[in-house]
Amino acid sequence: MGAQHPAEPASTLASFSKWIVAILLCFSPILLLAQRNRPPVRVLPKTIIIDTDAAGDDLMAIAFLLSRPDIRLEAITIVNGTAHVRPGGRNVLRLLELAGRRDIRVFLGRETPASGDAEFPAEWRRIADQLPGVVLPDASRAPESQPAAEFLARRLSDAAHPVQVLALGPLTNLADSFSRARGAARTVRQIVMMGGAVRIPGNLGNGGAFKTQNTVAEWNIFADPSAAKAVFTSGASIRLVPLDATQRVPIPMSLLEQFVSQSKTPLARFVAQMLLANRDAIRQGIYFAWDPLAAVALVHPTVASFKPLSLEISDKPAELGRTVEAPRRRANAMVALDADAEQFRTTFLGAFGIR
Ligand code: AGV
Ligand code: CA
Repeated sequence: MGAQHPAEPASTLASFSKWIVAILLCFSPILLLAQRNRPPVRVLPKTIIIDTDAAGDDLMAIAFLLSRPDIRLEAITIVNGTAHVRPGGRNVLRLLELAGRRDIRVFLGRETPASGDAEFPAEWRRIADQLPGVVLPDASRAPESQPAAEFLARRLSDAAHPVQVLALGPLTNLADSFSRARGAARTVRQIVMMGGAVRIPGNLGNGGAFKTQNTVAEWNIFADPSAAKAVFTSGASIRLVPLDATQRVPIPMSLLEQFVSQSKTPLARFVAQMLLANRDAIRQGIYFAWDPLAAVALVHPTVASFKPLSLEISDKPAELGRTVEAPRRRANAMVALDADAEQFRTTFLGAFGIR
């Protein structure tokens, strides 16, 4: 008797666990199938701040990130660039209104670069300020009164709540924030930025809107080269999406057509309007996914092939703002030299529920 008793619970346990195993085995193919059809579940969304100069493609990049459930967009700061700061801020607030996101604060940057007086072409600025052909609701609120650089300095220094920054215009606000708060460059989790031209020509002369001999600089860096220099020497973790990558992703007419015919959300319909407003350039194959590619690369870095490089910002007058490789120095950025147009397309469309 004494020998049998202790054996009893063990054998009950053994048969019980056999049942559990059998049940699990029955369900596992179903569970696996169910999981295959679901997007991977991210426990914590990525917290990001966007610094933007509010050109049309900046707004499309923002619309994309607003449509991604795995992104927590905490704030948007406006930098002087393609749009002027106030109209740019107003348009971003209108886009947030459309998205029903009155919780995302908008901060305005200064109206001049850290150095120099380079300005984006007046016609591009007028288009970005006024958004012809695009209908957005009025904004029901104003931007924050705190200046962008002050907000960034404080927020990026908060080591307990690290944040990623998506920089889509000149680097004036980021440079200002780093000079205000020395630690910010080291505490910011990562800066994903669109800018520069590394192994290909620049884009200052594109469209003939700007006359210059400088064939090597890209607009975002050229518009404030000393700010760019400050950011590239700051020690911050940088993921750069230069023209080398964006030139691989011209927006095709077929993408415009898909947005026009398949949009089901207000943000998708906004992108459709924005693409329609640029249809001539799209038809000519000269409208690239500049900032949208950087936004997709923030979510899925595999959309581009990143390589560690050491980059310096040239201050030579003939090549002001050029991103120059300094091969013997330690790498200061992960740089995208190529991109996958097909992956861009499916990820960008997919966020808006279009396939
Ligand atoms: O140089 C690329 C940057 C990106 O941040 N911008 C456009 C994107 O917002 C400047 C730019 C290049 N070509 C342009 C630009 C064009 N045709 N119109 C407006 N901006
Ligand atoms: Ca931009």
